[in-house]
Amino acid sequence: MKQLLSTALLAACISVTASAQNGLLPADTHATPEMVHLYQNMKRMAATGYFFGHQDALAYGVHWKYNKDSCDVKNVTGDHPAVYGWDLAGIESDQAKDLDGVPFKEQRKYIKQVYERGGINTFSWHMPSPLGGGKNAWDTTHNTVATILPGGENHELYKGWLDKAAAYISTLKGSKGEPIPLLFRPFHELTGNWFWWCRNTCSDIEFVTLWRFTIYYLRQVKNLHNLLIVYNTSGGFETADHFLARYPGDDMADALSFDTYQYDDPAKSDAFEKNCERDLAVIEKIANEKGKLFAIAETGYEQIPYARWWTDKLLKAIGDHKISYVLLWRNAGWNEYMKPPRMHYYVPYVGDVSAEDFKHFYALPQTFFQQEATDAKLYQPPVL
Ligand code: BMA
Repeated sequence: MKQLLSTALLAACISVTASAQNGLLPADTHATPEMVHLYQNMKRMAATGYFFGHQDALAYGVHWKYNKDSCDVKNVTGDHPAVYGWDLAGIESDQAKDLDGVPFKEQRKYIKQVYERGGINTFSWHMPSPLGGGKNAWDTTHNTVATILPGGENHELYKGWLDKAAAYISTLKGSKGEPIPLLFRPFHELTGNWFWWCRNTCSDIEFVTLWRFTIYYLRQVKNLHNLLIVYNTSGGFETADHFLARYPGDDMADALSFDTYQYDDPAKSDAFEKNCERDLAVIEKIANEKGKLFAIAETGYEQIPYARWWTDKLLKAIGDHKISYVLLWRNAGWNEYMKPPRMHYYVPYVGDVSAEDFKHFYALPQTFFQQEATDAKLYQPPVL
């Protein structure tokens, strides 16, 4: 009997693992039901369109901060985004606010609100350098990663940071006490050269070890089974080899993604949409082979000084690729270091030069905002 049972158990484990590898289930074999449903529904929805996301969408906008119910996307289109980006930086050092000033107390409320109305929450983590001394995520002066790996002098400190993040994440629950599923995008832009986890500061194997330890610790030790893991490089990788150089393995990723911004003049250049399309073609192929989701996890054109950017640039950059979501970076508003009008924002506000075009983009059948996400009942079993 004992033998029979364990054979059955083994068979079950193998079939779960095989399903995860086929992409029918998330990589975490103990994923919560809500997370399994989210994952499967996101896959289903990708056939017909993509969710639109915005960083810190409910916390502040170009001309407002912490107004109840305000949101630049909603003020322009009448609907909220479907994906809401948040950051964890600050949680590791017991700060009351994240690195961009959002109180975690408020962030927690927004995340619950979003989940309750059927939207999707995603976390980045601009984690400061564990070397301390006021060094932030952009410190690239040392091989910091080696110091936090098992055996490294800052490993215990790093585990403490993960403990704090896990404690916070554990408070993000729905009305029945169920953990809210989150798209977790750690060590973002990992093929760049500007964060302490980037390519210029640590080897590929160190990076993969860091990733595997981090996800193992959150899943197995902290018992978090509500994280869909997003692997995120910077853009311009061109080839599958380059994209996958630091890939941690199929058991440690659910979505493949990259970040890409428009920096040149869209009136004179088509490089943004051409490069983005080329990169999407590369990751679409890999995602299909692996059975993973894929997405543009950050994008935008600072201040959007091109009236048709949405339908003439972003729409073309995505092309026919079956991405799951595209997330625009934050609408911080006034920032003295930016070019005149000294604003830092990526989504139009009411009266903005690209607002009309954004409404056209919003109205397209393939762009999904909150209404479509709510209708899709993402946290319930998919209706096939
Ligand atoms: C950058 C800018 C910064 C911000 C950082 C982390 O792109 O928006 O102002 O602090 O992201 O969110």
